[in-house]
Amino acid sequence: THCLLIGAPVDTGQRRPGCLMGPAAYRTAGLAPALEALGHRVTDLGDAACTPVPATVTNPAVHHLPETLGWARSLAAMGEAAMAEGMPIFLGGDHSLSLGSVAGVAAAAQARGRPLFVLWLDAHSDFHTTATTESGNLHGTPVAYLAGRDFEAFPPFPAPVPPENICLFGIRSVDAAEHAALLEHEIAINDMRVLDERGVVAPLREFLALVEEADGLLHVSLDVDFLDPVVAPAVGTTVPGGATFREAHLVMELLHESGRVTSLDLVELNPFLDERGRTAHLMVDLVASLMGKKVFDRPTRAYRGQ
Ligand code: DIR
Ligand code: MN
Ligand code: MN
Ligand code: MN
Repeated sequence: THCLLIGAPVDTGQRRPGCLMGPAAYRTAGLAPALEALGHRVTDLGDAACTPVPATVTNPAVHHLPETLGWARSLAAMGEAAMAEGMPIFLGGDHSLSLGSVAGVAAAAQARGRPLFVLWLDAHSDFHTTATTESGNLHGTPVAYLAGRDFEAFPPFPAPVPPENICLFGIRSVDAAEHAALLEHEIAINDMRVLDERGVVAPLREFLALVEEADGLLHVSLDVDFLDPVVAPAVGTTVPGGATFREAHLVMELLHESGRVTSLDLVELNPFLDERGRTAHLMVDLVASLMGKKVFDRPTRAYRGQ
């Protein structure tokens, strides 16, 4: 695979400074060499730039709207172009970067006439709109945008992703307005209750089977807080009870095995919040698993128990 690294030092979708150091932390933790060691070709496109776009929305809580729009515009353009060359990997940056990354990927999928699926690995559902967010933190909104909900000042989402093509995985913090809106959409909600009861394998395979059946493209958005804070403390919005080290690796291994992942976001890493790049290294390890690293290289069918 030709991996295109796109730095997205976005820090304006929430209020705790530090996510802007994410791209540098991934580079320092050796993301490119880890991918090259697996036989992939890597092109680092450097960091995206932001030209703020003047705009307003009705909800006064929303902050940094012009910056968020500027990032979304530049990341969508870079992402769409990168899709023509290979697999874009967005190095965040807070989760508001996905307002742009997924828009670019969706435009590319539409141009190819392929359906897009989105796997959202996160403690949060990120299903607020510009109108419902109470915190005003736009990192809590990208799923609603890509599902085609009203976003006022934002450009209409290119080819909104049908709710049945969206899978939330690992969620355990959902605000009241998000909860109500999610009940009106056919989005697969694999909250922690489901994962505790069924494990990660069955629900993920169900979703991957849909992607396979539709011959779809799959975008994966990996929020650091999907992971349990015990293994991944460097994120501003830790929520207890997240995915363990092994569950997260298993998810990545299954995604690799599916052969379906065509783009990836790495978001919410705040390297200022831990020591020696511990969380950054874990994220790089997870990307390696997603891209084919395994403990023992047995034939794929052995995993499937055939
Ligand atoms: C929270 C979102 N529901 C909010 N928090 C997130 O502020 O709207 N953290 N997305 O990662
Ligand atoms: Mn998120
Ligand atoms: Mn989150
Ligand atoms: Mn938050």
